[in-house]
Amino acid sequence: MIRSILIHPDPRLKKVCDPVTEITPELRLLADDMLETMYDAPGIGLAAPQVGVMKRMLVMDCIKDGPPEPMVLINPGVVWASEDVSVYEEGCLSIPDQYAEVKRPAEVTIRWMDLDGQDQERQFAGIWATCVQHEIDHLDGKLFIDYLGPLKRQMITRKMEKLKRERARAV
Ligand code: K1U
Ligand code: ZN
Repeated sequence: MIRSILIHPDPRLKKVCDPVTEITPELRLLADDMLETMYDAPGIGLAAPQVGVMKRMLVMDCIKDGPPEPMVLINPGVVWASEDVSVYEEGCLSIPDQYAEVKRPAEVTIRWMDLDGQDQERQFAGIWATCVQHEIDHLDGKLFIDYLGPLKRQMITRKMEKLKRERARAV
């Protein structure tokens, strides 16, 4: 099922999410729905709070061409980050049609639990590293616009408020 994606500003996008304590059928359904919602958008990542669920889970698939590589990460954490940084023009499904350059560690090692309850650890580079850091930020109530200066952030926020007013009028 495709779930609706919250648009900034929304207080739920500013909250720190709760750790997942149990893998339940509801959590598996949420992971399926999040992947479906991400592919439909389309996007390369999606975090649970973006669909209004305040749990530490994210999905991503940064494959452009070739067979899909869907990933579900539960309670992800950064265990190592490179000193090398990379700059990527980021977007966000909760901030439609707005893009800005964000500087982040170029490579990160992430530890997480998979849907079978198994611990996993992997090093990510390139767009995968950017995406996983962007999604973990969502779990901590942080958006890519929080890396921008106050004027740029305010300009984007005002545009989103206008978009939300227009969408509310259209229904
Ligand atoms: O978290 C999100 O809102 C999803 C976001 C992830 C992301 C994008 C760029 C850099 C870091 C993280 C998106 O997927 S925005 C859409 C997007 O980037 C995209 C959509 C289709 C094809 C390729 C990219
Ligand atoms: Zn985002």
